Amino acid sequence: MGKGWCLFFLFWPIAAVVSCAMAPWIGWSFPYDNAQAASNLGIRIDGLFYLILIVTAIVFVGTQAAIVYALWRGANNREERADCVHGNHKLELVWSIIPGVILLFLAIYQMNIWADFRIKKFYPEVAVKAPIAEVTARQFEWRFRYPAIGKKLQQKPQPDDLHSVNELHVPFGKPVMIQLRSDDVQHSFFLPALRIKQDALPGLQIPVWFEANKPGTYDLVCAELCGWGHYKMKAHVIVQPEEEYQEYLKTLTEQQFYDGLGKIAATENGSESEATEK
Ligand SMILES: [Cu+2]
Repeated sequence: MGKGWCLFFLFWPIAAVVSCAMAPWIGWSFPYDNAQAASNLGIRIDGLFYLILIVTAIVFVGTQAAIVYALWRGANNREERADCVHGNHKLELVWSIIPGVILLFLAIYQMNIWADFRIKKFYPEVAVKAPIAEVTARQFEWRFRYPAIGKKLQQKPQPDDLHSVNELHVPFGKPVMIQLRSDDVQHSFFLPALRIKQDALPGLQIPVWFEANKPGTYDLVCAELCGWGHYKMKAHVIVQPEEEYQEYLKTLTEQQFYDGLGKIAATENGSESEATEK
């Protein structure tokens, strides 16, 4: 049976490496749907992912090869007894220092990407100055609050704010920032195509910035199990040229402040019809 175990331990690493290598051709792969990230930050995050994948793959293949070698040698020489060794300082130092150096290298190497993604001081200034919308996650939908055209987003909802559900429009060609919050439990704002993921926590308002490098419609999903309807908590982010984005805001304004007869004025106490019967 000795060689049987050897083949058993040889089979799994080969199966793992072959299936990983084949994954992109059969549509299983990460990144999401085989496409390149739709943001420059996402492309940098993918680079980091592949670097870590390569390092872990080398370690995995190396340790598996050592196990197979030891099993094969043992199976071929039944007479030889294994040495019983208690501690080997040199060996322990080597296998502590090498992973330590690799981890330190990864920690330092990813610092800039992490800072650009997470630390507000490094966010693009243009995005921080004018947050595009407040995004509220709630069981089980995404709500968006934009400031009125020409105005800035306020902390408190304003009577002339624009609202939409499960559809966020953003202009293409510039970094944008949203203010993320939760109305109830913990959710997670996940834009797979852009590699953006941020938890939404009750009681906190978290700024998140992103910039799509191509216009399009991207999935926005909740990545935190938030209740029975978690699976259906999905929306779309539509990245469009500035003119189309402005057009969308105009349409939204008309839909919200027109009751079929006339304009509705936004007041502190809600909306008030200005329409007069014809
Ligand atoms: Cu959720």
